Amino acid sequence: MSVSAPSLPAFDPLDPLGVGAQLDDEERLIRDTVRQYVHEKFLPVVAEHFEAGTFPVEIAADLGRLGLLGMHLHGYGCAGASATAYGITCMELEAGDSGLRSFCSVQGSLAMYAIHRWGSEEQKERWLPRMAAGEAIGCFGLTEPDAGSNPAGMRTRARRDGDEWVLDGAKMWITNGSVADVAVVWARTDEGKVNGFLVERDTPGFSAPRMEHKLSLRASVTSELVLDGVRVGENARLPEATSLRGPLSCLNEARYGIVWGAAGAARACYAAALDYARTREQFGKPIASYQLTQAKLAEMAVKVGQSYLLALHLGRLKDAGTLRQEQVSFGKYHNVSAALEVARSARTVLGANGVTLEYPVLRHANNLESVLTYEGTHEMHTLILGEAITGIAAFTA
Ligand code: TGC
Ligand code: FAD
Repeated sequence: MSVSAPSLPAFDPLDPLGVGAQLDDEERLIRDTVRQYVHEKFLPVVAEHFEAGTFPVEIAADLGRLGLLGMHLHGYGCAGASATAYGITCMELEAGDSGLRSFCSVQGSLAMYAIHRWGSEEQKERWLPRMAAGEAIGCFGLTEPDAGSNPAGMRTRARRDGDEWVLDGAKMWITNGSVADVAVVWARTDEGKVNGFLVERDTPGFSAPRMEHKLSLRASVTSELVLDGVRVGENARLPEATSLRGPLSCLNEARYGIVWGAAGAARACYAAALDYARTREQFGKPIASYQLTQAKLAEMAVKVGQSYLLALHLGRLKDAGTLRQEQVSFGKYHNVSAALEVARSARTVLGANGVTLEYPVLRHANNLESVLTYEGTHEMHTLILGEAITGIAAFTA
């Protein structure tokens, strides 16, 4: 008696390892919903915003309605989704544009997470439901002109004055800064502790001028935060955060989202290159028929597949509560540099069309230069991994 072999799923060039089959029904539903939103509402306007250097901040309400803002947080109007579902969302958003994923990362993983993890009950009730709904926007001020990779070197000061705190200093490169209703500002107190403060947009002494002329992440608002004798009450201080662990724990959340997001940007570039290669003819044949093009596509497929697999693995670890910060660094290290390589190679497949905004690849490649730098530069994640591997910290010479 002959036993027929089980039929194999079809090979999907955009998911060459069949990672999508590992998702459950709910995860697939989230993926398809976010993908559809990005295709229908965001992609038609992204080139215009990229060119103008703006972000369509009005879509915050849509993102809130879809339950995507702070979606992995529980309670206070947040969706309470799994870490994997949050990651899948980041992947689909960044397949649209890194600026879109950044908007959600900063809102959910940095500003909302900071309040959720380190805030008082009153602060959570006041801010989280409105932020989850997209009615209030948050930003996260850690980096300063002279303290980027080394936030311990921050100069922003918080001085106690009776019942109040007085904040003085400057933050730089702050995503959503000029459009934020509330800024999570990290400052050092007179006792040398790092504390977080919720500074509302119209507080006297506070301003958030836009930083112009970026060549990367153009469809995203980036700002300075100026704190000139800003007075806030004790109820504006995040009571549970008293060291650098406060802001660094938030970075861990956002870095996790970037692991997935970068896989999405890579997929989008590879998809554009594959589509172009199949239809563009030179020397009488589609350029996909030439071995040099196939080598590029195969290399992209391998990187896209590896990145998706790695992201899902880290997602499952995070949902199991066993994900370590070094493993998040592993993910950011691999997936962001892989995405950049895919984007640059995809750009060459498109020839001159690759340098236009009609196709997404150079927009993604340019964005990924910022992604390589923010949330810990590639070098910082190299050193974090180096320390985990050797037991020796090499951050200072
Ligand atoms: P270190 O002594 O290692 O740690 C101080 C305290 O923090 C804890 N910690 C972490 N906790 C959670 N997650 C992590 N990833 C953590 N890393 C460290 C640590 O356990 C310790 O806790 P405790 O309780 O003992 O006080 O601190 P260090 O000053 O030596 O830091 C080392 C280093 C280089 C790893 C750290 O400074 C670093 O990660 N630098 C990179 C800075 C960075 O990533 N900045 C990002 C700014 S935000 C941003 O870019 C937003 S982009 C917008 C977007 O996402 O779209
Ligand atoms: P530096 O720290 O000065 O580093 C310069 C170079 O030196 C890098 O290559 C770095 O890897 C290398 N280097 C530094 N130290 C070492 C070392 N010990 N060993 C080896 N090499 C080293 N920050 C926020 O707080 N909030 C935000 O919302 C935010 N959004 C951003 C949005 C954009 C578009 C960008 C570009 C940045 C954003 N950032 C934000 C800032 C970002 O986190 C920092 O740019 C990043 O941490 C690096 O800091 P830096 O630019 O000061 O570079």
